[in-house]
Amino acid sequence: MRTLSMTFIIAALLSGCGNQPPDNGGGTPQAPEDAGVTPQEPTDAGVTPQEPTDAGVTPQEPTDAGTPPTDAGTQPEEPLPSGPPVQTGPPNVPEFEPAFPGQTRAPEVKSKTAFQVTEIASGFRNPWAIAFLPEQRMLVTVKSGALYIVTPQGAKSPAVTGLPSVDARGQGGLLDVEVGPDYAQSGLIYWTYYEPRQGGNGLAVARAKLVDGETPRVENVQVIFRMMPTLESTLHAGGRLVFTPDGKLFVTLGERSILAGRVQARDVKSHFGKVVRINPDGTVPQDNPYLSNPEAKPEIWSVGHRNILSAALDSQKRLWIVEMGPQGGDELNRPEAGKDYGWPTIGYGEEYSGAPIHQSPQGPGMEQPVYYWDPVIAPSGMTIYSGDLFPEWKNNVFIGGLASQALVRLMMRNDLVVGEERLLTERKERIREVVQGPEGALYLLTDATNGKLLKLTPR
Ligand SMILES: [Ca+2]
Repeated sequence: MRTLSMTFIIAALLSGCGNQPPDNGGGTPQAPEDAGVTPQEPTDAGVTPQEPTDAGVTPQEPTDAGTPPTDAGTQPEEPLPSGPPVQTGPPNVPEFEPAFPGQTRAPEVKSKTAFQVTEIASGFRNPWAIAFLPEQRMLVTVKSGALYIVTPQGAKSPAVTGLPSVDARGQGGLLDVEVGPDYAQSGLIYWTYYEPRQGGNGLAVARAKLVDGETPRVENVQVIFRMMPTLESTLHAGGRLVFTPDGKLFVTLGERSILAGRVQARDVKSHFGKVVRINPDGTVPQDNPYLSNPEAKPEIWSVGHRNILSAALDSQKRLWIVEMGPQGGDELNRPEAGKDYGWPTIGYGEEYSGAPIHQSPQGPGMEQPVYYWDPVIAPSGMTIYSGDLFPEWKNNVFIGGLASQALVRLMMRNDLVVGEERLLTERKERIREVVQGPEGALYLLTDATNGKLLKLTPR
């Protein structure tokens, strides 16, 4: 273990991760997050950072030195990747240095397994999420508010009727969908959407019984969670759903981007910029971390996030997320109960204008990201591979890349990133969603007005 960690640190140091000297090529041109769909963010220069809500908490290292390797798919004797990172151009924020070796710009790795990409279906207008029904059929959402059932061969149902209307402006609309853990008995499906409200909008989670058939519909729609407060913003409401094996439901939220929302990201009286955890009927689990604070929203699991568009469980059933950061500040985090991930007080990025946001990327009482990207990938969608079709990819993290137009693969060891790959870059498509199918293939959605459902299988 210790030898491994040491080897890792030495390898990381040799590879010169972080703060590379600028070179004249290789840098990906910067695109605004979500270019093409999303209005550019306001540049809130001069944001006053919120006071820490739980000062006195000891910052925790994201390294798990001293615990056994958790990455069962990687043989401990396998040498760690070394060499230059994917990004060799200058970072946006060269003055911020990583908190530990390997926190950014891990060595580039290349998959040895040959794979093919099959286009299962197309013609989805900005599709957002996939969830698997029995018999490998899929639910597919599109941002404007439609939900389809798609067969493994790519045949699409008519749009499912009975869903509530959505506010589809900006980043809003119908977002994630999940099949309930008791679907076989209850027929329940769950989804997130920007809910139009008096005085603005907000993310909501609904569930309903799916009535399958030639003209599918949902019945008995129940809104089980409403992000509060209501605010007029078309941006940063998060929206990923993750069920855990103990029957709880994580919902990832954003801070609405505008200043009035951003300053609430570390405030436990607000849902903005939080991971929340609820029961499938919307009630609050009695072991949630903020229940002893009468001022806090009881659904909160973790605070200090910007806009969480990627979330998945690992083989130990722990939640991992990727946050859409500002320019130069996308973050991989593993949110733990009651912890503060620092936005907007700390971070590695800057405003799109180039104006500073943070005095420092590190601070007391706030967690460091496991990994960050500068320049950004613009993440959306995430899966941690557990299938058998790609043994090489076991326990690797896959993230959709919007502005980066890639499927991002992270090789992990001891909860740290030791290698990074950009797949599918030749396709030049924005990747909105990545999920693992029941047979171990990866399924993707491209973000476009003619969005595609793609499948990756070994060749
Ligand atoms: Ca953070």
